[in-house]
Amino acid sequence: MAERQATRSAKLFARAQQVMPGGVSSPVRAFKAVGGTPRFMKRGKGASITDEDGRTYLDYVMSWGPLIHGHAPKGLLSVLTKTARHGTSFGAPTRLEIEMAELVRSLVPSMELVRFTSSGTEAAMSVLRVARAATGRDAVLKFAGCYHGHADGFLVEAGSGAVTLGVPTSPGIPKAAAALTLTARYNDLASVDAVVGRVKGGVAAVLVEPIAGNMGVVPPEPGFLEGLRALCDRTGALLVFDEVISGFRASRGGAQHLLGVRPDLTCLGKIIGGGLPVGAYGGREDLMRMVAPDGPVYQAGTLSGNPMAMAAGLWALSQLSDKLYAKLERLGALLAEGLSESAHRAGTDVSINRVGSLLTVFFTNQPVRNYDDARGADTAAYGRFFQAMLAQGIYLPPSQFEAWFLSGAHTTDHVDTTIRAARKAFKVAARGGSAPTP
Ligand code: KE4
Repeated sequence: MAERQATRSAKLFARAQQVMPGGVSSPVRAFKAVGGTPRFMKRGKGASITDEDGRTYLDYVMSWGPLIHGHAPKGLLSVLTKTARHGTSFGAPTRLEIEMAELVRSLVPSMELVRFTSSGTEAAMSVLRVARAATGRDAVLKFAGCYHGHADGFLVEAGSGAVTLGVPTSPGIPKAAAALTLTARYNDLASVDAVVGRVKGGVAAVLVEPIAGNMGVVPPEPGFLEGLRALCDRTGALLVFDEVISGFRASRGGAQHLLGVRPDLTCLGKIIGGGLPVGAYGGREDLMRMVAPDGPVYQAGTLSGNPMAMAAGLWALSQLSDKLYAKLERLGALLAEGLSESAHRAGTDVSINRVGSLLTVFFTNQPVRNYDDARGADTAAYGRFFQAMLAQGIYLPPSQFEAWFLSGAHTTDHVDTTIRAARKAFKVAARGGSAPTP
């Protein structure tokens, strides 16, 4: 759709900026990296989403990953309606939390004990607190381009919205906090050895997205995760998998099941809440027993484990099936092949990384295996591509450094429509110049 027809969104955006920084509740939604007016959405159904101007789009953001079953699935709505009748939050233990923790542990056996939070950020910051308490060490190693939420220690060479907006290391982080976060290069074990080797007494944890999604999708190369496991065993550091994106997405048991590497601790988010705010962390029992009130490591949350979120999560996880993952794999492969062929025919250089239903189209003719490679992509070309797809009713992540998400509600017809739209959009991308806002 042309910008001129996004009038209601434009008016709402102007109003929103009067009362909210950037007019949004999370920076990447503001379209800063791709230009134009962010579409204010009013409803979603299945694989589609509709904005305030009544324009419906095929959605590949899917709320940044939680909606593996699509928007507003019937079963979820009835579960939420039923649950809400009995109250939305008690601030007291409920049976639903036990059922949810037992289900998470059955799907992700390395999570011997589980604690629920209300976001992936909370889960990631809490799991690091456990790792630091357990090892008595302060320094933590993360990977450039990976994103673990917005807690102070994580916003060092961070991916996702941080790199999108050009602030991978945010101001406002105390120097002392940033100094405790060391970074290495993804898929480069030598860089890990070099960094960890310089830390007197070793690091508390190696924190990694086992399938990176926040520099765009970058899969681990064979041996990378295994190498991290061995390094942690050798040095007494704890291996922490941030599976907020890959959890229940890469497989029912997440990336750790798909790739066969067992971390000491894991954090989860997105799909686990079925579209409601849920995060979780967990891992080895000896470590998790350190969490209050069993142990001294304090972490808490007013709405942690609330019945509405637990009911949504239980429904979402209970609907995960081999059939769903087979469909997601098939659609993901079809989409990636079709996009690659469309780009080639348009004479546009792209490098497509995909794992199952997660993919990113990088505007570069080089393979993308780490943050430096990703940042070599032509973000202006991506912006033109994004706008040309939006104009044809395809809603992509408004950043080169994010993942596209498929859901069980997507179909082969949706994929065919997307590939047809891409044929035109790749030509627009190839034309050069700044991203047009049609
Ligand atoms: P939340 O606090 O946003 O629930 O989770 C933070 C987080 C932690 N770990 C990983 C691997 C993540 O991808 C995220 C959040 N992902 C971004 C999108 N790449 C959320 C979108 C946004 O910030 O608006």
